[in-house]
Amino acid sequence: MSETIKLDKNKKLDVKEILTDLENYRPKRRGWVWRTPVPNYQLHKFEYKDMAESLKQSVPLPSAKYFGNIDPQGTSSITTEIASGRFEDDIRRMRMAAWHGADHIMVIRTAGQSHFEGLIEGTPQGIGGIPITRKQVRAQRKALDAIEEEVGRPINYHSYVSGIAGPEVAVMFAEEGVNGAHQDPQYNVLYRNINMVRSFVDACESKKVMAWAGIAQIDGAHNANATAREAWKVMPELMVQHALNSVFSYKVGMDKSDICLSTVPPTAPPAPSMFLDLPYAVALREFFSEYRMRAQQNTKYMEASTREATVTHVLNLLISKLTSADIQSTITPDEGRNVPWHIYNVEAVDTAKQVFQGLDGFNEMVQLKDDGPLREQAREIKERSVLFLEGMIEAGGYFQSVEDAFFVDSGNYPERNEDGISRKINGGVGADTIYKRDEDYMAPVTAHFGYNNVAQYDESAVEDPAKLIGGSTFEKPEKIIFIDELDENDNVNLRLEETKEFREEGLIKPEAEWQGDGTVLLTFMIPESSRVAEFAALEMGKKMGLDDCEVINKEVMQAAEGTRIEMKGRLPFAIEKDSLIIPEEPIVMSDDEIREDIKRKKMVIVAGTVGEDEHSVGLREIIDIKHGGIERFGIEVHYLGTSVPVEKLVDAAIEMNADAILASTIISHDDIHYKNMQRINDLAIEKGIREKIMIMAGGTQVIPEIATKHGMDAAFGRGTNGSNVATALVERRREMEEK
Ligand code: B12
Repeated sequence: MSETIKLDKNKKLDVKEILTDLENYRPKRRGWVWRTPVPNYQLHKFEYKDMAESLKQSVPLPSAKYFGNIDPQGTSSITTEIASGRFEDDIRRMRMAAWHGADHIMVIRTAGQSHFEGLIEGTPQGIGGIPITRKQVRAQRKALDAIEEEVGRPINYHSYVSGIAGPEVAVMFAEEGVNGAHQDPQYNVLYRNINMVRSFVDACESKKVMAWAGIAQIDGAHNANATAREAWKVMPELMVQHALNSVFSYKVGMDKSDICLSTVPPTAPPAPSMFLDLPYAVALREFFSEYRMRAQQNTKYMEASTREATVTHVLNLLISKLTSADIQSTITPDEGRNVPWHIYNVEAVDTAKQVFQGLDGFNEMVQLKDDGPLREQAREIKERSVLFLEGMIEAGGYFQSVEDAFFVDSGNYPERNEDGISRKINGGVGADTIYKRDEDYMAPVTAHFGYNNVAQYDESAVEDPAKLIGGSTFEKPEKIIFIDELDENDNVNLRLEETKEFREEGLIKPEAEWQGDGTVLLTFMIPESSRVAEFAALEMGKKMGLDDCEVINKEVMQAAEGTRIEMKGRLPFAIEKDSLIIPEEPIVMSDDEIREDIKRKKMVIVAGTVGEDEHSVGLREIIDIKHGGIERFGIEVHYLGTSVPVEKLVDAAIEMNADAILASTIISHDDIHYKNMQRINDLAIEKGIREKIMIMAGGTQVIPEIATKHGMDAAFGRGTNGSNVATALVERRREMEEK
């Protein structure tokens, strides 16, 4: 058995290393792992109520730097859906998502895989997802086994046990350590037109295998609100779909704690979404209190605005918080416009993480009302769903009601809109393929559903049919036949060869989803109407030298005044890493070294926020002893306040015979910050002190490289602290002394 790879946080994941000796790799574990809540978790200066164990290594939110860089993790597992079509690029995306807090990696299948009669092998490229094959699953599980060690939390790997080869896929998933899967025969029937009898028979087998492997199951009910035009009207049906798959799974042998209902708030603004969605969420959790909830976000009405999608996502997260979500799904906010990109996976994971952090302890302060429209509507949804079930029984049962187009009808049952999906009991892909098992039927395998005449060979093997052959692949993974590649023109080895220059030869190109794709996204406002703006943008993209420009989002600011444009294009060139001139990161001296130097020779400074700028917080941060500013090293600071004219600053420096001027300049409109720096420099020259004095500046928008072109000895932007500035002062003074 080959070993788990050790990752180094500063080194890229090496896909070739993952593929090496893959035939001998075995997953570390089976089954889903839930997060572990930590009551009254102390982090930084806070006590959290609803958080789980923190990660060993992670990327916190940008603002975490103001809060001791903490990265609290909510108690719901967080999903990210990954679907670029190239599994080797998805692996790197999984690592990025895991570092931001995802512990449920859901891999979308390539279009059309549901209709494959058996397993696919090798690593062909997919469309809208990846072909799920043993090699690909094993490689991704192997990568995740390494990534979970790196971040310090188990990562659940997930794909789909559906389609015509459902049971074969389930067995392969059990063998390869997959932890979660969609399994719902209704999905096959309604959205893939796979024969319904076959789908339910297959589901028995699949679910039995999944139960053995502890694979958490997610149902497919949410697809009905993604399909129905007026999704909020199919709520009774959604309840019915959940009920059918849940109870069916339970009867096949799954634990209720492994059965997750996939629920989506049905509406989105501008609909009064909370008013409609919250009663539904409550009704569902009351009806199915023994099961788990997987809260998916609404994607039905998403188009191209990532901002709009994010707000809907946040509203959905609020529902999760007010009710419950064992798994919180995240769909990338660009779902409506293209194949998701790395950055949007991470963005969605961060959105979920951020909302749960912000809402920590919320339910200790706020409670859902016990009366009023919430409860009335929840009751009505339940009543309608019971009527739906009764209607099905009256129609002759599940199969007949599917034929009668009960499902995905956009009427609020018992209203019917007669636009449901109808499937024939004897129709669809895989019809007439069900055979009754013969009396002497026997399969010497583990977790097999239904009649199995093992007793005819060995009475003692009835509970363990695999004993007849010394163990099946579940007990003896060495019996698994690993097929590497079948297609010599479509496989990972060729793709890696084509992109080798970006991994091995030091070339850099932007990347949205595939290594070396060169995709960039530009955002800008064009002061023209929507159509003019679009074509102007395309022309500009061409002139910027980008290939394949496409406007992927347009939002009207005002019909005549302007349009917000988001445009993607491809950069046709790469940069050589070795050709870059990257200035050394400034070294920060130790406190002792700085103190020593100030003791050696006193340092006097005048400081102020210049121009008409009233921002003082940043400069105080740099100066004040209380904030760890430069005063703590013994530097003598004369702070002149805010809105200090540059002349006053320079004159004060002369008067006090100061060693340095520190200017803060926060406002940057019309480059006023650089203009003021230049004026300080010019005045100091005019007054004959420039040779003797150090001049440094700082502010939110200050770029040090530009500031030095405006006469500064050094300059500082966001995130600077007293030690950075003191180091620069000491270093510069030494340089001047040497001169
Ligand atoms: Co104001 N404000 N503000 N503001 N304000 C912001 C700075 C911002 C970015 C908000 C925005 O975009 N709308 C804009 C500036 C835009 C721009 O020019 N790019 C802005 C504006 C426009 C204004 C107003 C002009 C609005 C108006 O009324 N028209 C007025 C200012 C009026 C005036 O100056 N005459 C205004 C008013 C205010 C109040 C509410 C008064 C407070 C200021 C209170 C005060 O300082 N006493 C205010 C604040 C707090 C902010 C805000 C929210 C935070 C700034 C802050 O304190 N950050 C920002 C938005 C934002 O940045 N989130 C807007 C925290 C400190 C620690 O960070 O300033 O970046 P920092 O400082 C760090 C570094 O830059 C560096 O080190 C610091 C520590 O790491 N640094 C250094 C800073 N100075 C120096 C100096 C030296 C020598 C060195 C070495 C380093």
